[in-house]
Amino acid sequence: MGILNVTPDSFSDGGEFLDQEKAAARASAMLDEGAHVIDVGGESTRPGSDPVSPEEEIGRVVPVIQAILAERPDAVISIDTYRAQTAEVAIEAGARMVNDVTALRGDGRMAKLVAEAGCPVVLMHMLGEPKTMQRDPRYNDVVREVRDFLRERAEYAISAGVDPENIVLDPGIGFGKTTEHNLALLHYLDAIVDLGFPLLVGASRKGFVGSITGSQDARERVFGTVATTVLAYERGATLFRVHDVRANREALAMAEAVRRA
Ligand code: HH2
Repeated sequence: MGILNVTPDSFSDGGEFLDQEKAAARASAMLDEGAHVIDVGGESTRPGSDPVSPEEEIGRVVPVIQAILAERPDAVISIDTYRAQTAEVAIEAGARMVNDVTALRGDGRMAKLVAEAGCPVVLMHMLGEPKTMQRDPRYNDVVREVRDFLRERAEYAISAGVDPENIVLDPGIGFGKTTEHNLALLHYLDAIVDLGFPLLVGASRKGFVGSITGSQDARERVFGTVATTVLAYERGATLFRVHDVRANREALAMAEAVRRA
């Protein structure tokens, strides 16, 4: 899954793809590099970020979805939003998947919308909200708590009519978590894979990678990111939300070949 942030303030590519043509060209390049899905987001959820209005979010993402599909009609587009209104117009514009970082808690209408749309939905774990989530996050047992949360959200989604086959879970790397929490989640990822749903991991260029590798600049965190992708693949993850598609696809091709040998 290639990341396309149509925002002025995303932590590693903010402001780069606000222009529709640039955004569509970036999506096309990621598809050429082997991305299966393009995740389009119109609101940054980086630590400390403020929400934008639904109108602003829709005004950013819908023209970009249309521009991508005009160029690449077969592209699978995921809409990164927790708002049902945004998801609805994005789906009308051709998005085929919803990525909800609040796991259907952010908007009471989202569960019904994805159930009726019959599309895949990513349910992600987050402790707190983006504005404050990195202020001293605490867990007794991070892996157990994230796993229990995701199990509960999957049950909620199913009770709201979402087809279990359409549920994807995500531990929410960096969302209310210290470096140690992120490392523990990656180390014990199989505990979450055991819930029986496809698992998405979004570790790309995040702060904890920099804290291990020493790369201050987010764009310099590609090698560390690739390591997380391979480790997560080994533990059973199947979707990787990344900025650097080619590097991650090549690493996955090697990991897959070794697994098959
Ligand atoms: N991470 C970010 C945004 N959306 N969605 C899922 N499912 N999983 C993630 O880990 C995830 C996500 C944050 O990264 P990014 O989009 O690069 O930055 P920003 O939130 O600043 O736009």
